[in-house]
Amino acid sequence: MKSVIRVRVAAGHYGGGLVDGAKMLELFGDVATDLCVRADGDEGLFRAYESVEFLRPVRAGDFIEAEGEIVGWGRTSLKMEFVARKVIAPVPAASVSGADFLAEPEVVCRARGTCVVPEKDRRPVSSALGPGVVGRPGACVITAAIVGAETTRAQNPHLPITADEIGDEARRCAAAGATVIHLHVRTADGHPSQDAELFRAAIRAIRQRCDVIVQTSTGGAVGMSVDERCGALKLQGADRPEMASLNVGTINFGDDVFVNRAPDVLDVAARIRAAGAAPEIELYDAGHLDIAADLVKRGAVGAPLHFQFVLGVRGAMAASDRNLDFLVGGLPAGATWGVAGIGRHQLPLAELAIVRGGNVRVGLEDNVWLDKGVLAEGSAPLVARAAEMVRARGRAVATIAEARRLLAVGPRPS
Ligand code: KMH
Ligand code: ZN
Repeated sequence: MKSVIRVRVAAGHYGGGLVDGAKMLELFGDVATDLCVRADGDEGLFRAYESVEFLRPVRAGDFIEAEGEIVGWGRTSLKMEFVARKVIAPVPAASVSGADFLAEPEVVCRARGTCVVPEKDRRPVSSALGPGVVGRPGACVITAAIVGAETTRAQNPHLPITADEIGDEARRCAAAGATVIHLHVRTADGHPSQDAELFRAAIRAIRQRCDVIVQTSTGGAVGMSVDERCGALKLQGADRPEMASLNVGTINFGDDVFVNRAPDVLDVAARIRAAGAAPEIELYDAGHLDIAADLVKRGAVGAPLHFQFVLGVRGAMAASDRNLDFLVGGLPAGATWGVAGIGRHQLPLAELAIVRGGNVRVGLEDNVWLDKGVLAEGSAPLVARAAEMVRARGRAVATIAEARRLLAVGPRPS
């Protein structure tokens, strides 16, 4: 959650019209108050600054933009980061009232601090909070994408291929905090497949070992037909998937093209509905928001809606804060969302999603590295790292019961 204010700093305090540093802290105080009200319905109190850096001079007449963001949640506290940028400066040499936008905003101050709402002042949980109060983010659902269609054993020898390997990997991921398994399957020689019987064997192996939401892919691999891609949706009863991915638009996919024609998307959405699965709507590009809105209008998908932003595919939307903020800002009210960052973007984007209040997807489908130059020994270490990040920010890792409720997925199929 972010807050921004822009003010003209009227008076200098020191020689040469220099503004005192306390002025920046006053601005951060107002930004912090706004964030506290939006998170807790209470003004809160500043407890401490952990760091303050004055980086550039500010002079009387400068316009300063002060931005703050909540980056961690305690029981009664909120951790925040602030940045102040000079955005407009007077140019008295040009005219007495002349002012110019700076070509690049200049960072003048950064700080980190903690605000609290003392326990005695907290509103009872039952009291309705006012409009504009968005509250605190709930538990974070971690999805493990453990197989994929493109990752090979040559890239990472820990990639699971057989049903037993997939089941074992799902169990390790569930133990590390994953509650959703995004599932692809492979033939015995490791080729991507969407064969119903291979899915059946993998789903059985997973469900024998752990309680997770099984989300089967309808994306498959580039070049597969729609019928082929929908193989897992033929499964019924105890073998049926609770969720299925729904890819809504065509993108460049590395050197390939991942084709999702409009009539085929409607067809896949209808098959997911008929199979009794909940769709996860996969968005790779900005225009996919509009396609998704159209699918809602046509009734092809309906509330509660869940979205996955897949960012960093070469040929689609890049993995950046700005892009994520744009996508989240365009979601229909009440929708839940997660982020899958591709390659080296996976863990940084997971962290960003956690701070922004979303859910995360990690795993070998999207990234084979745990650290620079260090291969992940399967998807479970990536899940464990994501779970650590969730807890470090003061959020809870969703339990399986919470994940089923948050994603509006019914009980385990039987
Ligand atoms: N393998 C990609 C071309 C999905 O699972 O729905 C598509 C994909 C998306 O993996
Ligand atoms: Zn996939």
